Amino acid sequence: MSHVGEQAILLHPSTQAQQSPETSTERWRIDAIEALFNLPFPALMHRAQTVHCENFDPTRVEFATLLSVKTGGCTEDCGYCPQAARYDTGVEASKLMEPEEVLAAAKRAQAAGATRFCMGAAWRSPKERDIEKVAELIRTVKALGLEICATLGMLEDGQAQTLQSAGLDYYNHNLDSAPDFYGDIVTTRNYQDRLDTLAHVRSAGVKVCCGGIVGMGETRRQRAGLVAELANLAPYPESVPINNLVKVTGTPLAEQADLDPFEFVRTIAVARITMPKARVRLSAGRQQMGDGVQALCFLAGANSIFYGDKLLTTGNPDTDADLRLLARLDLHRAEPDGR
Ligand code: SAM
Ligand code: DTB
Ligand code: SF4
Repeated sequence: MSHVGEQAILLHPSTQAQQSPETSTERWRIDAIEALFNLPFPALMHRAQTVHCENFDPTRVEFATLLSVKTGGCTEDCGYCPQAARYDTGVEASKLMEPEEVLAAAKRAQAAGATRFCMGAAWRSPKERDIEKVAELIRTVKALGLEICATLGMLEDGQAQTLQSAGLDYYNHNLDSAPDFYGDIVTTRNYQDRLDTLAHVRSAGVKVCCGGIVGMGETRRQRAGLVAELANLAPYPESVPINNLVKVTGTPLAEQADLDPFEFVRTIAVARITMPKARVRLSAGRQQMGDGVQALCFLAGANSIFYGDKLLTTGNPDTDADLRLLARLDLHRAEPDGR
């Protein structure tokens, strides 16, 4: 009797070995990744669960809390983003927050149970004086013992080093989509700009948080193309946020047709299989997703969520609802870097 779940093992034998972000040199072919997407749903889920259980305690979920430390007024034209100044989305631009205000928010996040705190700024790229101010924010929050992540746009080498010296653990910079779809969504920078920043972050010794958005009108092949880019980063990212497009009125993608939720689940599963030791985060879009789809995402290998009532400018399930959902699924909060 042949098991369909074994097809993909034949497509990419290297996934049988224990890959680590430090040692992985294998390259994933888009065809092999697309073949994973094309597996019958039960076979894909079985494969993803197997990889998940080999690499993590599948009952543990990381809680990361976001704070928008500098909101709106962004010069870029990212078609999904409510913070781009050129779209009329009702988001008001604000200045960079002061350290006391950020510290108070980080304390609230920690008291609610978050172990990672991610500060986001709506910049194309930070200026030198911005980097100094964010370094101060990092030093201030770091004292609480939280893991610190920042997402500030494109970075130069020296800027990444300054943030590393201040105590930054992770830098979030998403590839967002496949190279052959990126230009349909963003025109004010290119894919190579994203890759260059990721290289600077890596060489500064900061861990990489890099993922993308699905549901922007891309094809399945292009979702496979995004996952291939992520999985072939050497090493692949330690954190991989998979966002479901949040459709914001005023953005060019406001009227985008809904993606089949099971296709989102498949994307999580394929990310888990191709990046076995990464924290795969079920990211934006949870508020619009039912509990059942979220549960499937955890079964597919997601082991991190954004935790807190707000993402950057849009809503997220409230913490009580998340704690109830996790309890119903016998899931528990993961300790920092705890497997
Ligand atoms: N300005 C920086 C940059 O673009 O890298 C950092 C902040 S930016 C808002 C961070 C990420 O948020 C984007 O790369 C994208 O993946 C995600 N994002 C923004 N708007 C979104 C939306 N409407 N739905 C889902 N994800 C979104
Ligand atoms: C990521 O991949 N998703 C987060 C975080 N990294 C910075 C941001 C989601 C933003 C959703 C739209 C908003 O709230 O503005
Ligand atoms: Fe600006 Fe980042 Fe939004 Fe693009 S995703 S418009 S760079 S804040």
